Amino acid sequence: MADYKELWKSLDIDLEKHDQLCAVLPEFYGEIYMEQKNRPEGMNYFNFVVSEIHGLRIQELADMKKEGKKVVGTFCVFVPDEIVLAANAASVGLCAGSDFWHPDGEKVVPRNTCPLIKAAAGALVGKTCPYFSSCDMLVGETTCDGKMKLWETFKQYTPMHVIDLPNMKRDQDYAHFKDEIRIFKERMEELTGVEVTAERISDATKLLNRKRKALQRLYNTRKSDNPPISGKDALLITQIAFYDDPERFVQKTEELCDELEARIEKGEGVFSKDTPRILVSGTPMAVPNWKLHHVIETSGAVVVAEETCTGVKYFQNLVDESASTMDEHYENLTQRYMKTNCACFTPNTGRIDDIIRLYKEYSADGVVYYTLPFCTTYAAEFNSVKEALAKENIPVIMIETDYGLEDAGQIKTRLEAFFEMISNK
Ligand code: BJ8
Repeated sequence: MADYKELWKSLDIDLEKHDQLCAVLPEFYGEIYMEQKNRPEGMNYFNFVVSEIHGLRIQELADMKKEGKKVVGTFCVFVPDEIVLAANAASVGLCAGSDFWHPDGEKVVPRNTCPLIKAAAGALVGKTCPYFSSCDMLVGETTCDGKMKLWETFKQYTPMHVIDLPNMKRDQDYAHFKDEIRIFKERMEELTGVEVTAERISDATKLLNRKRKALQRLYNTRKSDNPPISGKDALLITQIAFYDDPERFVQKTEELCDELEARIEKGEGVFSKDTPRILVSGTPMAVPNWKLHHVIETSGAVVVAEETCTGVKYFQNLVDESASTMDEHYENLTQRYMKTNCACFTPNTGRIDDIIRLYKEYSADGVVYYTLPFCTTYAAEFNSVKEALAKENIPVIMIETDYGLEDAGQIKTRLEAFFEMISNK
């Protein structure tokens, strides 16, 4: 990797601590990713992105900022990127997936907090993530209690905008969210000095729909009876989608899909055809949280899809492109974003329908229900999901785990027993 020390210094990064982070990632990535057999060639681009994770993309963001563009950091798939792009700003997903950031996080949020929140807090206050430091504004949302309180802490460190996401899906909630999109548009105009016109939102919508379609195409290849790509690699691509340049991301993902489709034609896959197929459902997995997928795929199964925000929730619904007025855009964005079935909603039966539909679409053999500790909403929904899946005769196991690797062996043992059980069905 080129020397980015000066760039990091200009972002006020704690270089000493940051060096510790940079020292562990290559080995960690190497063990988890580079030892996979029969990887598609097209993964080279994504390997490169990871190798330059705090380098090239940060340099690109710095260059954009020199040209007067703004950078906005987000934490949830409910933030409409269409508005960010239409304001000529770049959007980066900031959720953090390593316990490296927990000690710093614990200085400002309670110890008994969701690992995702603790890591995000640590990345910001410990000054060890150049993505956080590149942002001109962070955008939070009112999804769970932990996040809501995090924004209050963050406000002491950085400009913040919080989108008030309703917790129900009644007509008045749709109207409320539509108004929140309008308010967000005004805040983005204030930040960037760029007028967000209907035409600009149309252009941004088309680009983001292309990104969603590229990811849909990628995930469709996983429906094959012999998936041409591992679940781990597919997860990585979705994680990268949150911060890569969108145009380049679409191009590279499409190129990879050409290769994957050719593999399917030739009957080439990553695992053998009788490998148990797993649908993972639950809380999002931020970079570099590859733990569960790694354990699953080294314990005799393959992940074929994720009902998560770092999976199909990110791209399965497109925005209607027919709008020509601002009001039509707000309406179309509202309709698209409110389709997401996050556990922060009540009731949230649509999520159960999604899990059953995805299980069938991807010909899965079982569901691994994943929750991060202290995520009450996702943990609480397990009971109703389990009950609904039992009626459909769908096997499910719940795994609650944080970012640490101490319990990996225990999880492996439980999963191996589960995979054996579903293989004998
Ligand atoms: S739409 S899943 S990205 S809120 S931070 S809720 S894990 S306790 S992330 Fe999420 Fe938006 Fe929903 Fe998706 Fe639980 Fe942790 Fe809260 Fe979390």
